[in-house]
Amino acid sequence: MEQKIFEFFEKVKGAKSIVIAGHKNPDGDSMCSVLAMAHLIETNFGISPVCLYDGNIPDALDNVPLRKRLRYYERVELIEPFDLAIVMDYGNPVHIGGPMAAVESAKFVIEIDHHKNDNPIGDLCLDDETAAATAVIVYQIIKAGNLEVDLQTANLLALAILTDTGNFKFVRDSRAFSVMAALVDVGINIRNLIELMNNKPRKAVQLESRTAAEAEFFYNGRLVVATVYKKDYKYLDGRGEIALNLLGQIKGVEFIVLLKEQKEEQVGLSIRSRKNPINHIAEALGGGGHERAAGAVVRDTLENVKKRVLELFRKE
Ligand SMILES: [Mn+2]
Repeated sequence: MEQKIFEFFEKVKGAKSIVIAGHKNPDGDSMCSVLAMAHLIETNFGISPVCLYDGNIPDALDNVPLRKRLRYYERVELIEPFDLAIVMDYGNPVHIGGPMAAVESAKFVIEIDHHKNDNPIGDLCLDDETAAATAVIVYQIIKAGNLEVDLQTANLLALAILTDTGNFKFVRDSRAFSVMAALVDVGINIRNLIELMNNKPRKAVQLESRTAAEAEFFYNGRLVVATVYKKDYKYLDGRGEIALNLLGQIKGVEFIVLLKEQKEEQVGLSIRSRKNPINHIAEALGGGGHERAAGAVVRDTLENVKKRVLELFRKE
């Protein structure tokens, strides 16, 4: 990794134009890692990277520092190819969405990711599946390069870690804690950062509560399936973590599936497990993710997708 980080700095120093992108419909880690990286490059190397996103940014992340730096890819006119593209927290090239054109045309691509990825697109890959968040790898880069962590960077990295670990519930090794401890020393306030994200529209919270209330239980209550219907989909703010969290608190529930009817024949799925890996199920549906938190988008009717889900969980 050290050698790769050295190469990373060489590439950043040599670039005159840089584009940074995370995954489509950014979550806290994707968005905050991208913004922290842009801020670090700007303050340390004097280049102002362009940060592109696709999809929707949840209202819950509206108050994230430097939020305004993120630009919707269609509103940015790309004249010349970028010298360097940095893709972060993306998992699979299809998840990058619109900014992919800028990434593909860039002269060099660096990826920084903690997802399982069988199809890396980086010419240089700073990947680490054991990192609890992409932000943990960013912090490693900062330390290796002896860069200063200002409060802005610290807040962004902390937000990324808090969101991706569900406030430390999903931490897999101690690094997330040691990074967080260092960020606390810089001056972050965890309570305030969590408050900053309590910014969801009322309708979104009410929809998620209703969705949880109407969920169905299968296989002796081990599997719970909740559904957001097409008429309500526009009110969802983010992936539906409130519903997923509520249902995951029920005694005996092992697997939680949230079906989101995005269009007539397109269903997004978020799958969570309290114990056993479920990423193979997401992969069977054409998606992917982490061992116990994964997802997919299936082009089929809600009814058919639900049938497939029940079939896939029959053996679990
Ligand atoms: Mn992540």
